[in-house]
Amino acid sequence: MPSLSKRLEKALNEQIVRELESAYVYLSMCAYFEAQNLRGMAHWMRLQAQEEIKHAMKIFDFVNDRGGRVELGAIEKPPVEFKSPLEAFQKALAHEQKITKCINDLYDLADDEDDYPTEVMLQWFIDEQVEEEKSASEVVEQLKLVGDNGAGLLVLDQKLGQRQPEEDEDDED
Ligand code: OFO
Repeated sequence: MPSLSKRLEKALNEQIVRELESAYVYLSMCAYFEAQNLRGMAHWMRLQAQEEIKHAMKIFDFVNDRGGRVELGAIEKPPVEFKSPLEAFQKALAHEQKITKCINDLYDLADDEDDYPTEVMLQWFIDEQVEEEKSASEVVEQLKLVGDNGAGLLVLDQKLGQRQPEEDEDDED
């Protein structure tokens, strides 16, 4: 199998950083929700951050498996304060929309280079981004319905606190 082109290697390295940056963004949102005593939302964000690290490691392992060289870059400081839970989840959704675009661009690049293994690996991310956008946008819509209703916010917080970690694919075999 031909090794990764330098262009693709660089783009995959940039995506590793973006996934780690996503983890950082969600961990910062987790800290915000902890400070607001919205423990369910904090839990949701903590799990999200953990998933992002797994996403980064999936690409990290792939670059190594293909004989590429992983090179990590700097991660930007994430936002710290939010006007409301709604604003935090809206930012999470906007972040995922940005990541979807990056994954699509990466796929286009792999396609240009006829790098089929990278295309197959990225298929997983394309499916995952549908889920990521869906779950963030569901919470945004629910928070809009709740509006200023404190009791409603606590019910939603409890519901989000029940989120379970995703099954680890590596545990399946
Ligand atoms: Fe890695 O899916 Fe979110 O960013």
